[in-house]
Amino acid sequence: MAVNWFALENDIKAILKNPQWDDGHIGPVLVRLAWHASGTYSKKDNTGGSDGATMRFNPESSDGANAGLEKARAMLEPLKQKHPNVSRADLWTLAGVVAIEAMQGPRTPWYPGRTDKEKPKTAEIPPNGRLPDASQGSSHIRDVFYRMGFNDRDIVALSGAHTLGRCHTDRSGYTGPWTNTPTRFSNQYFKLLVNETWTKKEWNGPLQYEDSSKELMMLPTDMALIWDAKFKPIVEEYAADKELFFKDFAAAFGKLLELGVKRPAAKL
Ligand code: DDH
Repeated sequence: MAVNWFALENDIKAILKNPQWDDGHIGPVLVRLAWHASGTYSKKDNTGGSDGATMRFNPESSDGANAGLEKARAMLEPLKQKHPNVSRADLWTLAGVVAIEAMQGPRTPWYPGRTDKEKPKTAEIPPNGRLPDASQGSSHIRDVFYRMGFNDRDIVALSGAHTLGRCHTDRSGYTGPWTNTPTRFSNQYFKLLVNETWTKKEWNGPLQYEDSSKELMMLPTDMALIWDAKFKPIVEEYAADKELFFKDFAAAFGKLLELGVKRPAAKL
């Protein structure tokens, strides 16, 4: 039986606001789930990506980069039970798309057709270490995103997702939100990168940067976007033009969610 996509999208929208969760909204962690499910892709051997929903299995489930995402997967599980014909791989990626739109962001092109692996062979589960390490610089960022098939412009656009959500000491070791509006999708992240003075945070945790109010944060990989001569002008473009950022983000996020999906290529 076919999935009622309209009803499913409405059911996703209905669970987004959640007073028990960070900032009263689960949208940011759902976006991170869609991204981490997809960002394991390697174009060299066409492995990884969202198809298969392999994040349910080791070693991907216990990759340190995915800490906390078990909660996001669990929050979507009742929708899988209510819409049994949707694959988890489609559900996780669609939830990210619906969340961004509900948080006033653009609509990302998204196509169904992913299937779930039930007993994946080890070779079908992406190894740990394919997702970016926040303590590193621009050459690492390029290694990771070029492996997925992205260019510098895509990298900067995708990084703008950090306008949403926050870091948690019990997940990544980092702490705090990037913006004062972590549940509203905007180009605020780029504006802050360009306009704020960022200094090293004095604390016992990993190196991160704070703004003059000490309430907002940047990871070393976020700072790399303004320290790198090729990334910086793109950051400035997006800081100045929200519509351009929305257009480029939707295209790059749509491409991310398609990586490694094994069905006739979707028209993007
Ligand atoms: Fe990210 N991200 N991300 N990120 N990310 C974290 C949180 C969120 C990196 C590291 C971290 C993208 C790129 C990078 C979101 C979306 C996206 C956290 C904090 C770390 C660390 C996790 C925690 O403690 O809970 C690094 C490094 C990169 C990089 O590019 C080099 C991209 C491309 C996206 C995307 O969606 C397209 C979102 C949303 C969050 C907030 C999650 C939450 O729970 O809130």
